[in-house]
This record gives sequence, C-alpha cells and structure tokens, in this order.
Amino acid sequence: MKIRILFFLNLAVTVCLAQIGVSIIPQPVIMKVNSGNFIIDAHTAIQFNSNQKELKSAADFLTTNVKNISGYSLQINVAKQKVIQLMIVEMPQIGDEGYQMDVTTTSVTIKANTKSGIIYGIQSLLQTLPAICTNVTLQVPCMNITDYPRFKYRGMHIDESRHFFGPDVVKEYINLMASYKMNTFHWHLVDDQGWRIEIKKYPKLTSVGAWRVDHNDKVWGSRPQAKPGEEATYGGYYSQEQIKEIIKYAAERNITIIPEIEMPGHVASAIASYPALSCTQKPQLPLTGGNYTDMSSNYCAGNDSVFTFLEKVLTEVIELFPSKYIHIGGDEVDKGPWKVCPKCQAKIKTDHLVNEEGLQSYFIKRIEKFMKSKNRKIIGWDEILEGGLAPEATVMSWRGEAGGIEAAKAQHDVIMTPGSPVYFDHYQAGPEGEPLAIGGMNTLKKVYDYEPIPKELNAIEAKYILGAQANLWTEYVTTAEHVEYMVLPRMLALAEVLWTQKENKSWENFNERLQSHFKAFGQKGLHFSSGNFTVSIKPTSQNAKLFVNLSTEIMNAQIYYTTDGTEPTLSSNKYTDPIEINLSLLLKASTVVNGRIMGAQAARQNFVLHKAIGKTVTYTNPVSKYYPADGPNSLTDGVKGTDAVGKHWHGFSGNDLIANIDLGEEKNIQSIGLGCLQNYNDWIFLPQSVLFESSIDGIIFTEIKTIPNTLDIKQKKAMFEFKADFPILSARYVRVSAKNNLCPVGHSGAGKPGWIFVDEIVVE
Ligand code: TNX
Repeated sequence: MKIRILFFLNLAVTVCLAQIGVSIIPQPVIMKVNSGNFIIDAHTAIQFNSNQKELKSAADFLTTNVKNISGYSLQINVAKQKVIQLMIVEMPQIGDEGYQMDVTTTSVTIKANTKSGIIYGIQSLLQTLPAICTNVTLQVPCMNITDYPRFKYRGMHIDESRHFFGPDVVKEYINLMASYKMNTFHWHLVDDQGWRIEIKKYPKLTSVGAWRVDHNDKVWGSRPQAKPGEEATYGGYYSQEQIKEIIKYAAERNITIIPEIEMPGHVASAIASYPALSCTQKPQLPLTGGNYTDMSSNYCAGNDSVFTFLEKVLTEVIELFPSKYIHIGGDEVDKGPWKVCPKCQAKIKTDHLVNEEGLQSYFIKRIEKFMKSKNRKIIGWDEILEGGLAPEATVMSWRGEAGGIEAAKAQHDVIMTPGSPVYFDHYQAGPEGEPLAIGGMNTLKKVYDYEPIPKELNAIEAKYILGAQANLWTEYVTTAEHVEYMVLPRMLALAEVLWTQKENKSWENFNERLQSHFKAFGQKGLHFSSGNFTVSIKPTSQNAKLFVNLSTEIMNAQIYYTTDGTEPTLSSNKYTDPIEINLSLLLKASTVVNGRIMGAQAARQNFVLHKAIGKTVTYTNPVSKYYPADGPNSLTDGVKGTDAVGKHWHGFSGNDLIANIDLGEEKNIQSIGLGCLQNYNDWIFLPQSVLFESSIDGIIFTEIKTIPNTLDIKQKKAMFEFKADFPILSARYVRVSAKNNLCPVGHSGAGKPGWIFVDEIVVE
C-alpha cells in the first residue's frame, strides 16, 4: 500500500515538474531565464505596501489562483522566508500596462506603473506553473522579464443574441482572455434573434425579446419561423445585477467590457417587443434563426419616438457600464424598408439628406451626439462610413480592411476585425471532421500571421489603428464546449499578434510554447483544436503543365498521398516535390506526425484533365483581391469550384469577366464550359450570359456561341456550367466573356453591382 502511495506521489511530482522551459504566451518583450527556481510552499507569502490599496485585489487574485493549482493558501503581508513582492513604482519606459518581473531563489518581484501591469505580471507568473498540481511544491524558474504590449486594444467578442450562454460561460471566457493579456471584451447583447440585457424602462425587451421558439436542433438558415401560439422556450438575458457582477469580475482581471447595443438594423428582437419601433409598426414574433421573411429588422429612422426609446435604453446602459466606448452596431442595415416608409422619406427631405445612406448617417450622428452629452464615445461596424462618418466615431473594420483604412486616413480610430482571419466562427481546419461552421477558413497560422496595420497606411495614419479583435458569432455555436473549441488556440495566436513586438514573433517558437498550453487545457478540461491537420492542396502551373504543391501547417510533420482514390497510409507515397498531374485523378493526402496519420479525414481533390490545363489565363478586368482562389491560373487548374464561396472561385465585382486563354498551339476543340456560382445572400449571381469565342492569331476572334442565363436570379444557391458544344474547330486562343448583373429589385443591394464567381474554363 505504502509503495503504491509513493508511486502516485512520484508520478505527481514528475507531472508537475514536467513544465520544461518557460512557455509564456504572448511572448514578452525581454525575457532571460536563469538557473534555479523559486519555490512556492508554506514558507512563501505575498507582500505589498499597504498604502497601495489597489494591490489587495491583485494579491487576492494570485492567492486564489495558487490555491486552485496547488491547494496552498498563500498568506498576505506576513513575514516569511520567501516573498512574492508586488510594487507600484514609476517606470515610464514600460507604459500603463507594462510590468517587470524578477525571480530569484528567494523572491519574486513584480513591479509596474499600475495595477494592470501587476496583474499581467501575475498572469506571466501563473503561466510558468502547472495547471493543476496538488500537494507538491510549485517551482517558478528564476528569470527576468520586462514586458509591455504592442497594441492598446486587444479584443475578443462574443455574440450572445444568436445563442445565450449565461454568466458562468461568460466569466470563463473573460478568464481565458485575461490569461492571455487580452483587455477588451466586446459583448454583443442585442441582435435580431434575442435581446439579452435587462432595461428597466422597457421590460418587454426581455420578457418578449429574449425568448424564441426553440428550433436549435435545425441548422440556422433552415429554421421555420415561430407560429402564433407556439411557446417561446429558448433564450435568457442578463439582469442588471448580473451585469454589474460580471463587469466587476472582468475589471479584477484588467478587462473592460464594451456592450454592443445594436442599431438601427439587426433589431427584430426589439421590434417583436415593441412593434411601434419599426417602419411598418406591424407585430411580429421573435426570430428563431435565419428566416427573415416578412420580418422588420430596422428601427424607423424617421420617427422621433425611436430616438426617445434609444436614449432611455442607452442611459441605463451607460449607468451600468463604465467603459468609455459603447458599441452601437450599424452593420448590414437593409435600406429597403426605409425606401418605402413615409416617415423616413419625409426625414430625408426635411433634413436634405442624400438618400437612405444619408439617413443611416443621420441616425448614427444623432446617437453619437447623445452619447457625447453623456461623455461617452461610440464604436460602429464599418457600414457607419456610408453617407458620412459621425465626427468622433471609432470604426470596427469587419468587411476586410478597406473600411479601417478609409477611417484611419480620415483620422478616426480603428479596430481591425477583418472576417479573414479573425472571425473565429469560421473553420480552423477541415472542414471535413470539424463542427459545422459558417464557412471561411481561418487557421491558427493565418491568425498568427495577421498584421493589424495595413500596408496602405503611413506611420501617422497607422497610429489610428488601436488594435484588433476576434469575433465569435454564434449562429452555429450553441454550447460552452463549442465556444472553447472555436477560440482555443486561435485566441493565443491573436494575443501574440497584439501584445508581442513584431520582431519577437516566431511561428516555430509559438508552436513550441503552445504545447504546454495544450497540456494545461487538457488538465483543466477545456475543449480545444489541436491544429489544422488538413493538407493544403495547391495547384500551380509551370511551363503550361499542371503541378500540385502539398503543404501542412503542422510543425515537424510529413505528408503521405495517394492518386488512386484510396486513403493514404504510412506505406503510401511520401510527398517531397510538386506532383505533376497529367491525367484525371483523385488525390488524397494526410499529415503524419510521429508516425501517426493525423486529422479526421484525408484532404482530397479531384483533378479533371482537359485541353486548357495549366495554360495561362489573362483577364481584361482584374479579379478581386478578396477572391484570388489559388492564384492567376485557377481557371485552368483542373479543379472545379464547390459550394464554398472562398475556395477555388475567382470573383469579379461590378464588371464582366473577360478571360483569354492561349492554348500554346492550334488545337482541335469541340466544347468550352465556364463554371459559375450563385449565392443570392452574398450578392453573387450567375452572369446574364456567357459569350464563347475562338481565334487563330489572338487578334481576330470569332463568336462560337452565346449562352444566356436561364436560372431565376432570386434562387438562393446554385452552381451552373455555361457550356457551348460545337462542331470541331481549330483554335489557338479562346476567349470567354461573362456579363455581370446588378442586384435585383427586392435584394438588399438592389441596383448595386453584383458579383460573378467563376471557376474552371473546361476546353475539350
Ligand atoms: C456578419 S460581422 C455579421 C453578423 C453575423 C456574422 C456571421 C457583422 C458586423 N455582422 O451579424 O453573425 O456576419 O459571420
């Protein structure tokens, strides 16, 4: 029996001391690890000068964490052999959030200008300890750290409207953020599918607007609407008391909470509660998911009582949240209802506004004026640039970086949250084998490589970029476990983007440090993604021949592949150099680490051989930089687009596709096809028609055929190949022209240019 106990103790010691090296994330500015350790045990105490009262909560924070790890209760301000000293001292060179930590065998000293810095020092200290390790002494390696952040805004967002998680999950989220020195929590409390904050003056916002008929078992976009009489059982909201408690919890961890009270769109929940707020004033039931048919989702912008309502709501919000910023949304306003609303139209006339964009700008400016009177500043999504930016607004750039660049050039503060790569509702691997996500692919490496300051800005403009933020929209994320999985470990990569000095970043070194964080997640029972094991299959053309490059993000991994449709094993081909594709085939590839095939499924790609494979395509109008697919020759790489918007497709916005292909020599051809995608909600439409032409000399082209579009422009999703079959002819050059569409009447972009998405010109 005794032996068994000893055995277990031994094991525990081995596990606890296995924390080899120091693996702090984000990487500090200067760190020197020395020999020896500081031991935390019953002879250790925390000390601080009792005149620095604000340090009491920092000391408590450390005590609680050490107790959770080892079971020791560190005493505060009592005489002991070994001390952890917390000190606020003037150190101008490290700024408000910086800290300095010196660990020797007899003391740990954490110094900073503010309590925030002290807390960050404590977080670094905690990262040197095991996650859980009861009944043994804890060792902190001797070291010297000087540390401070690169950006002052380091944000994480969560959408609690689409799914409601409740106080425990939110606190855990805040705690995780704090461990990685993120400092701003953007709390999305209002959206179409649920109003989540108690407003005393308007109780129906939560008694009605926080509850919906439960269709959570169905995918977001295919949920039926609520029917009259059905019971609304899914939802919830935060009482003002709960909010106060969460704000305090966050503040103890250096986290500011910015609430988002969305307006003037995305507010079907408010309208379900108080129908008089919309243009039509028609009653409606809370939305169950993504079906907006006959729903009002905007406030009426021409009705003064809407502003009275909002001012009262915002007054209560301001009383609760001490944050300098309040987020007022502003995204994706469907201007359709304003176009046909007499009150909105009258407002446009009397205030000499240019159009509905002007009306949106008027709305936001009016709210900004009110917020300014209360000494607060507004943040809005980048749509608030439309029709003119409110004078002091801060812009959150989510539709790429263009909005952020425009705002910074106009001397407005900016927070970068571009969908690619910091939307954490997008896939991080797979998508095969991953939980269903909204689309897109933001892998850990993509997040790590993100640079928040766009090249387009000069040094002065760059100062307006306050930092960046990851957004976790939750249409597809319904549980705490899933929340953890989507942010871990991507949040750690973002933390390093935002805190660590650019020159200290290293993907290899980050991966090494990540291993001990994975171990800690495991010990704490947190759900996380262990990496993007999906092999990237990238076609390229060289000398008019088609090759594929295979690569993996995983460090120290190999790739094994097959071309006969079988699953790769360790006896399949090992990838070394680009593979030439000279017949139609199905390629499958897997990542192998330490002799094990990793990932849920092998990556796979079908290649279809035809006469234009590997040939160079030149465009008369440029392809959008946002949809480059796999590079210039994606239309002749033997890979056909799938229904995933981002992959394989070349996008053209507002102009026609005119593609010229040089077949290299005269060839006999008898058919040409062009694959196209329609995705109505994403403003992507099949072209009006496609013209196919051929030429011998590349100068004079002869029409072969024009194929008109026959699909209904309102069809939500479709893939279609425009194909011309014809008697054999000889041609060296082929030209394919596809005519762009405007968004149709009834579409949220009605009258504006749409996109065409094309992939693979198949010449046979
Ligand atoms: C766009 S980002 C939205 C959200 C959705 C999200 C899904 C933004 C300001 N608006 O309402 O949840 O896409 O990725």
